[in-house]
Amino acid sequence: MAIKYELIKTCKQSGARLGRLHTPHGIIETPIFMPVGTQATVKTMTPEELKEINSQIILSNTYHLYLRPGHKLIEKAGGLHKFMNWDGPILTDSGGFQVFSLGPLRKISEEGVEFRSHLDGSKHFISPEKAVEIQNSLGSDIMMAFDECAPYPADYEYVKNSLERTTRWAKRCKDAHKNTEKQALFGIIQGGMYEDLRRQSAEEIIGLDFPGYSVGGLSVGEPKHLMYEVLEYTTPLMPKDKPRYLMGVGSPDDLIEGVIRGIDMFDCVLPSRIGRNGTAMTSRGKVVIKNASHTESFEPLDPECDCYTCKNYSRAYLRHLFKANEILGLRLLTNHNLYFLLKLMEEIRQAIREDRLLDYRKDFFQKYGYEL
Ligand code: PRF
Ligand code: ZN
Repeated sequence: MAIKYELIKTCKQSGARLGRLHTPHGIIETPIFMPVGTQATVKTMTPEELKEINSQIILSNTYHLYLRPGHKLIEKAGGLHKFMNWDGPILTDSGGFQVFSLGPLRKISEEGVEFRSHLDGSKHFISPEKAVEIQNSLGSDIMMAFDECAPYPADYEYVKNSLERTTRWAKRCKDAHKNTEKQALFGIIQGGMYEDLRRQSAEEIIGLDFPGYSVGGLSVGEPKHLMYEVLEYTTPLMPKDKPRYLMGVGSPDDLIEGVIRGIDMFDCVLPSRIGRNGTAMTSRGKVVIKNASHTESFEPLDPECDCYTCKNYSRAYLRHLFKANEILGLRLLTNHNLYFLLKLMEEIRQAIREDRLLDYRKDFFQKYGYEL
């Protein structure tokens, strides 16, 4: 077995889980947030900088690396860890979600998905077997099954057919995956916003026996209360002795609400993307650094933050960098936002340790507000 999940305790106040995930590239303390490095780089950050802000695991994407530079090249380089000089754990998404996001550029059949590259329009085909082959070449610690993420809204019949295909594809992924000693393959539960379909998907996917499970098909445009509801009835169906991963979720409020509903792992481009857009997440809510109100502010982004950016630079300086289109601005805000979320996860873990996560949520929201 490539990975082992160790449940350390559950929070007496909230039921949230504190755990440890043992992987071939190190131990991860959960609940955890995974910074996203779509193209074998967490945009603007070196691996040393990622370590400096306590990133325990990063995520990368099968679809993008298959198209460029090609998984065979990465295999020749000695795998993704070596290629990008990151020696910690890596999770790769299967490409399912990215291919489905291509809209008119793709065609789904039982066999797989035919699509045109967003780079040069060339034609490609990814099947469940191909998604596994690519991820085997990349050598990620955790691989994801090839799934179909239904859009929101979607009618019952559509979601039912798509979750049933996702189960058949999950089985094909499992059969194609031979490197189980070094790489763990996670199953993905779909089923949209329908309780009985989530139950059906959970039963089918868990029946295939994966070392970990994710909840897919959420944070696809539905109102937040719906996502929380789906989590409330889905996570109790998931095994207690395996990690649970909520895909594509990363706003501070969703992280806290997700952990309270039994989730252990998250990823999202949100902190890094909005950082490059000049928006910072802070303990008092979001800060849009280009706003004129920061012109003469010689205060840090977040006075409570002890990241490299907040220890060394003022809002006025950061605003200047963004106004002048200087690259350092992107780096400093990305660094702060990722640090902020990773610190939030550490605080969540501490609150679970001390059985006070609901109190922590209350305090956090009082200060933070709900803007993101
Ligand atoms: N499936 C996969 N990747 C994903 C998702 C999914 O449903 C989501 C949904 N938010 C994000 N990333 N394979
Ligand atoms: Zn900071």
